Amino acid sequence: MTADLLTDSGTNAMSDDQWAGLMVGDEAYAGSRNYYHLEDAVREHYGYRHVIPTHQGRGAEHILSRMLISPGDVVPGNMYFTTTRLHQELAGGRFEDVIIEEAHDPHSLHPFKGDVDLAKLDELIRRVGPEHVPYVCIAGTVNMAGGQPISMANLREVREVCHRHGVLVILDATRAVENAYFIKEREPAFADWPVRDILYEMCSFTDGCTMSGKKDALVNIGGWLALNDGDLAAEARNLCVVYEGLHTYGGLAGRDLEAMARGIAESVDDDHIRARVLQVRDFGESLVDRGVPVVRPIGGHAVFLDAARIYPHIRQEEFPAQRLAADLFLDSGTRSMERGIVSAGRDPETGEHRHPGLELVRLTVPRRVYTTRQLEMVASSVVAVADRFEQTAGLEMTYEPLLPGTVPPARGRRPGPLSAAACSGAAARSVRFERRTQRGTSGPPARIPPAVVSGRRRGVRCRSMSPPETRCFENGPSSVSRSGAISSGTFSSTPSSTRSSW
Ligand code: P70
Repeated sequence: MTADLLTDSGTNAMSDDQWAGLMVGDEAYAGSRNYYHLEDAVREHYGYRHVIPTHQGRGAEHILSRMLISPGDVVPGNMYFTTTRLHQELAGGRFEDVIIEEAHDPHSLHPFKGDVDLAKLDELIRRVGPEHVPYVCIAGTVNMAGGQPISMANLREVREVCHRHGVLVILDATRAVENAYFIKEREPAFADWPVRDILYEMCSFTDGCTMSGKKDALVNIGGWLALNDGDLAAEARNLCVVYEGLHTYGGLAGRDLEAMARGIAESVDDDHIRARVLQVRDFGESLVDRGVPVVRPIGGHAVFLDAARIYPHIRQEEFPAQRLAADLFLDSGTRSMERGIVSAGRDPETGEHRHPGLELVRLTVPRRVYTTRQLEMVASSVVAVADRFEQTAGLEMTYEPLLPGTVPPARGRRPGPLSAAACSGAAARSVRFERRTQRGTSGPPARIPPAVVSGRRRGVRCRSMSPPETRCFENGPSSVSRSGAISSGTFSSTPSSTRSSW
C-alpha cells in the first residue's frame, strides 16, 4: 500500500513525549496514577466533572446508550455516525437526523454544515414527547457530512432548546478540537480565542461526551465517556466494570491512559491544530483546482470525493463509491473508505438498503504522518482514475454478513463461500463485490461529468505503479493491467474493507 487513507483513527503518530509516557505506565489494577492524569486532562480541556475511560469511542457509546435509551426512544442528532447509531438501535432506540439541509448538499459552501435545524429539533421533541428523547447527540465535526463543523452559536441554541424540554445534550467529541479550530476561523467573536478555550466553551453547552481518543487525542487506542451528573456517572462506572474493565482503566493499560492524557494537551495547541486542518484543506483544494468534485468546504479530517458525480453512470445500487475506492487502490495503492450506500447499511426492519443522499469516498488524513508530496501523489491518482470514468462499471454485492438484529434483505444478496467467512475474521467482515459487465449496467454514460472535465489541467498523471495483489473469488482469475483496469472476472474488496455499520 502506498498511502493508507482509510482512516485517521488510531493511525496518528505519537510524539516523543507520548512515547515517553508509555514508560511511566502504572499498571496497578485499581487507581493507576495514569487514570488521574487522564481525568485531570479531560477536566482541564473539556471541563466535564466525571471521566470514565473506555477502550475506544464505541465503548463509551455502548455504555451511554445502554444506560439512557429505552425501547421506543428517539435520539436526535446532527447526522448519524455508524457505531453511534448502531448502539442506539441495539438499545431499542431510533436515531433521527436534525442537521440542516445544507449538510446533504456537497456543493453548499455553508461555513457550518454541522449545524442543527433548531425548528426541526424542537418539533421532533414536541412530537415524540421529551420523555422519549433521552438525549440529543451532537457531533463536532460531523464525520459523515464530510468533517463539517457546528458553530458555537448553534450549539448554544441547541442547549437552550434541549434544556427547555429537560433533555440532555451529549457531544460526540471525537473531533471537537478540529471543530474548535473552524469556530476560530469562521465565527468572528472567537477569532482571538485560543483553540483550547473554544473547546472548553463548546463543552460547557453540553452535559457530557463520548470520545474516541484515536482521533483528536493522538493515540493509537483509547476513549472515554464524560458526564457532569454524579448519579449518571456512578451508573456508567458500574456498566464500565461489566463491559470494559474497572472504571479506572476501562479496557486500557495504564500506559495507554498516560499517552492519551499527554495527547489531549498536545491536541489543543494552536499551531498543531492549524497545521493539521490546513494540510487537509490544501490536499482538498488541489483536487478542486483540477476539477475533481469533492465535498466543500473541505472538512477537518478528510477529503470526501463525490463518487456520484465522478461516476454518474453508475446507479447507487451498483456502489459507485465502493467502485471508486477499489479503482484508487488499483491505480496507486491508495486505500480509502467508502462512505455511501454500503456504509449507510440496511434498514434493520426491512433489510433493504438505506439510500444516503451522499455517495462519497473518504480520503482520510492521519495526523502527523504524511508529507504534502505524498498527498500530491494521491491527488494525481484521483485525477487519473476520474479521467478514466468511461471505462468503469458498477459492482454487485455477492456476499455480506448479517449484523445482529438485522433482517436479511428480500433478494439481491447471495451468501459467499462459508469457508471464507469461517476461516478468517477479516474475511468474515469483508464485503465481496462482483464487477458488473458493461452490458449489465445502464450502458455508457449519457454525459461527461462536467466537474471532472472542466478546468482540469490535462496531462497530470501519477506514476504507474505495480498493481496491488488482488484476490479472486468464484469465477476464476481476474487480470489487472498496469493501468489498473480489470479485464475479467470478479474481485473482492481488501480484507480491511469492512461491512457497512462498522
Ligand atoms: C473513522 C473511525 C470512529 C468514530 C467517529 C465518530 C464521529 C465515534 C467513532 C467511534 C473508525 C470507524 C468506525 C466505524 C466505521 C468506520 C470507521 N470513526 N464517533 O474512521 O470511535 O472507532 O474509537 O470506536 O468518527 O471515522 P471508535
